[in-house]
Amino acid sequence: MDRTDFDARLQKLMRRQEELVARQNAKAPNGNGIFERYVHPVLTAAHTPVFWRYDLSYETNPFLLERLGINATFNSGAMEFDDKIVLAVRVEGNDRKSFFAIAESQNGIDGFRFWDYPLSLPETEDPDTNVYDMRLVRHEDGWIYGLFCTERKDAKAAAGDLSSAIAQCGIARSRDLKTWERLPDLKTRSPQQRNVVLHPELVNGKYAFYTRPQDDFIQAGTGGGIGWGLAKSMERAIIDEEMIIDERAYHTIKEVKNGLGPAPIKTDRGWLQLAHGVRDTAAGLRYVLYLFLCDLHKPWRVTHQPGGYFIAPEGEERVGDVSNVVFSSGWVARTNGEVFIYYGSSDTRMHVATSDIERLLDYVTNTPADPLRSFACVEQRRELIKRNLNVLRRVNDNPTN
Ligand code: BGC
Ligand code: BMA
Repeated sequence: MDRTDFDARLQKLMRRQEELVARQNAKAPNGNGIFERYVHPVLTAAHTPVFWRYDLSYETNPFLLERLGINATFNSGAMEFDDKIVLAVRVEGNDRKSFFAIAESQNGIDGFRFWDYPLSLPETEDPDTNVYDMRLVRHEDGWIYGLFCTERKDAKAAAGDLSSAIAQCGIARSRDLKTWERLPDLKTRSPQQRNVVLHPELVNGKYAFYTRPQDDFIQAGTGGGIGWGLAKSMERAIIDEEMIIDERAYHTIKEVKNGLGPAPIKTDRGWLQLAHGVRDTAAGLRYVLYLFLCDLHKPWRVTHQPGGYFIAPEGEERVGDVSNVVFSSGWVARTNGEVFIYYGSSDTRMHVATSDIERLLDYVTNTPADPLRSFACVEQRRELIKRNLNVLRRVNDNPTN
């Protein structure tokens, strides 16, 4: 390629990327009333800066080849920061290693732009092989914490088993989202931890964590669901006692695994919680999102849990590197009550859905719980149908226009 072609191709790459970042998003039609989807994902691998992927120098890369490709952008933490919405995005290189990078947007639904550099997250003395799924929490102690999954090869795996790994909860903190201090990993009695989330407030003067103990890297085993535990400090976070607050259950959306999503949103009726539930199918694991409400003064006590899922993969969301997955580790509640729910689809891209506190509280408190048996589900639906037919009859008897 001569210099002129190189320059032209570079211009084109930059322009295409700028167009993508500037693309406006819009609400998708035909929602269910509970939340709105959007027509475009908020982030894809193509949203990462061209200068993260290409060597832009003619001298060292005369063919303008991509050198360090990005495979996916998904499962992001989220928070308000300097009047903007920022995402701590799980970015995955073509080499399958994930890292975190901040992308910010003014309105939370489009225009997400990555900061120039991804986070340089310090390691502990036991280096992580892979880090992913960061939950950002502005804690009442004044720090912004990022809790994430750190994964290392299982040193006890049988010879030839290159897949078994140990997942644990890594902890880092920052004031400006640029400089990060790494703290020791969380210690619990469970051999595996994923989806650990810091509660934003102290509870009885201690740091409170939602956990997800597992016996095995993939299988929950006796790991019963979403757990809860307290630690005296973040500098040496140790949970001695973990109790399960939201159990897995047979033939539900959370039969094989579940885990908390982002940190809960405080409302006057309790702590609003977003979680994922997993079931196994002939086509692999299916991940959906569900909501529940916890007591305002006892955040470990579930007070309401609607039956079934809140968001399940749909359309393009169904397909990707790990198909049939939606996963959320970030949401933002604005002071005007608006809620931005950020979710990754199929380990490939990031989406936003919007709702508001009032609607979500109505949904969690008035949607019936899962009755757990087909017969009881029919009864539940017949009762709704009966009431509705009466409503429709009244409407038909008294047409207003
Ligand atoms: C992947 C995660 C996945 C986990 C369990 C990890 O190696 O990076 O995305 O959740 O395995 O399947
Ligand atoms: C989980 C997660 C997610 C991922 C999902 C499906 O265990 O931690 O990062 O979306 O698996 O691969």
